[in-house]
Parts: sequence; C-alpha cells; structure tokens
Amino acid sequence: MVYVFKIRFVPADLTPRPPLRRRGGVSLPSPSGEGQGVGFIGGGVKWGGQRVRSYRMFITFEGIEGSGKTTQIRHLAEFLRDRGCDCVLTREPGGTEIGKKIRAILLDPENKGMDSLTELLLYTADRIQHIKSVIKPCLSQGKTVLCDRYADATIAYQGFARGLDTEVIRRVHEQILEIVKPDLTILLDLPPEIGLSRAWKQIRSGARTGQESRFEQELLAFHEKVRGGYLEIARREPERFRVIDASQNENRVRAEIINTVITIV
Ligand code: ATM
Repeated sequence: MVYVFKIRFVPADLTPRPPLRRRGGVSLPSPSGEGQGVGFIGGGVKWGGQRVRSYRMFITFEGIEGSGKTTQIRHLAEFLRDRGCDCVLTREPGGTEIGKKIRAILLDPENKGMDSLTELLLYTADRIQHIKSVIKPCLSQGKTVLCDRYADATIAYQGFARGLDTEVIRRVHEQILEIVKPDLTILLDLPPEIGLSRAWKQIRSGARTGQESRFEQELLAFHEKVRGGYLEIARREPERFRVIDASQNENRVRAEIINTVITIV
C-alpha cells in the first residue's frame, strides 16, 4: 500500500495575518505553569512579562485515546482566554449540531459492522459541516480555533489503522473539502497500553460515556498502528507538528504545550 501523507490544504479566503516565524531560546515554565515564558508572540496579551499574539491561529490536537488531548486543549483554551485571546474550542467528530448526530453513529459500540469506507465518509461529512459552519467563519472573524482532532486523524485511523488507501483519503480531502491548514498540530504521544488503560479507567469510573467506546474496543494492535501512523505523519511534516510526550504528568505536558504555542510568532 502506498501511503500519501500530505493532504494539500486549500488556501482559505480568510483574514490576512502575519506569517509564522519561530524563535529559539525558550525556557520551559515550571510544571505548575507559572514560569516565565521567553517566547514573544506579536499581539497584545501578556504572559509572564511576555506577549501572546492576539491575531488568529488554527491549532489542532491529535493523539491516541487516553493521551489527554481533551484535558490539555481545555488548559490551552483557558490560558489563552485568560490573556484576552478570542478563542473557540471545538472538536471532530461532533463540532456542530449535525456533527453530534454523526458522532453518535460513529462511536456507538453497537455499530461494530460499519464498513471502513462508510466510516471514512461519515468523518468526511462531519468535517465538511464543521469547516463550513465553525472553522472558517471563526477564523474569518479573527478568532483562534483550537480543534480536538482533524484531518490527520483520518490518515492515522482510516488510513494506517483501517488500511484504507490514503490516496482515496487525500482525494476526498482535496476535491470535496475546502480544508484549512492548521498553523500548528500538537501530537500527544504515548504507548497505547497506557492510553487505553487510562481511557477504560475513565469509562469504568463514569467520567466518560461507554456509549462512545467503539474505538476503545479495538485491539491494542489497532491503536499501535494509529500511533505509528501519527508519528509518521509528524515526521513528514516537522514544520507543522510538535510531538509531546504525553506519558509525563499533566502539568508538565501543559507547560510544554503553552511553551510551544507562545513560541509561534
Ligand atoms: P475522540 O474520543 O478523541 O473525540 O475521538 C473519537 C474517535 O474518532 C477517536 N477514537 N478513538 N480512539 C478517533 C476517531 N476518529 C477517526 O477515526 N477518524 C477521524 O477522522 C477523526 C476526527 C476521529
């Protein structure tokens, strides 16, 4: 099978903004997140004496189940909002009212017999709705959009793990979707046995619903393929990806994410 990693993102008709540049020499904040960031981000919001840029960014979070994406994306949203950044938190699947219904079908553990192509097209349908009614309008209004999973998840799950031809996935994305390229994708990486045990703990404790456990019920080998897929995509696009070790404690991961975000200028 030939894997096509790079979806060619269609340039969106969005508000103009300064190009991204990176600055080196950034120190980590303390694990409590209170440290001094050294990075400067042009804009108007201060952090530890530094500034956080106020123009829009599109940041996506990826990772296997139990990698802590949902917790960490909330931390980042809180961090940015506390500094005056107009920031929208959204997710795939399920970032719209229609998408919530698609999500329920996709994650229902009773839908074990779902064909991989059906799965791909449902994720695509969710994404079309999401891009048109949430992502593009918010970015056009100058808001920063933080998205819990996006197109890379389709390459990792439907491509690498389900074995669908990634050329088909790429074509669907390039020809049907007007896909917007993220400025930054944070990949929270950890071994699947740790991620899955965290995810099942949350489901058993009631912190997460078992009604969305279709993917958790996949074998460890499936999640290993997803992880390998994500790492491969990140390796091919180092300018967009930051891979963070998600087996560290929550505060450490939070600090690394904040430091990554504030160094994008
Ligand atoms: P969250 O639980 O992170 O919201 O994701 C729902 C599932 O959808 C997730 N499953 N697990 N484990 C990954 C899966 N997914 C895909 O298979 N393809 C996609 O394109 C997306 C966005 C998610």
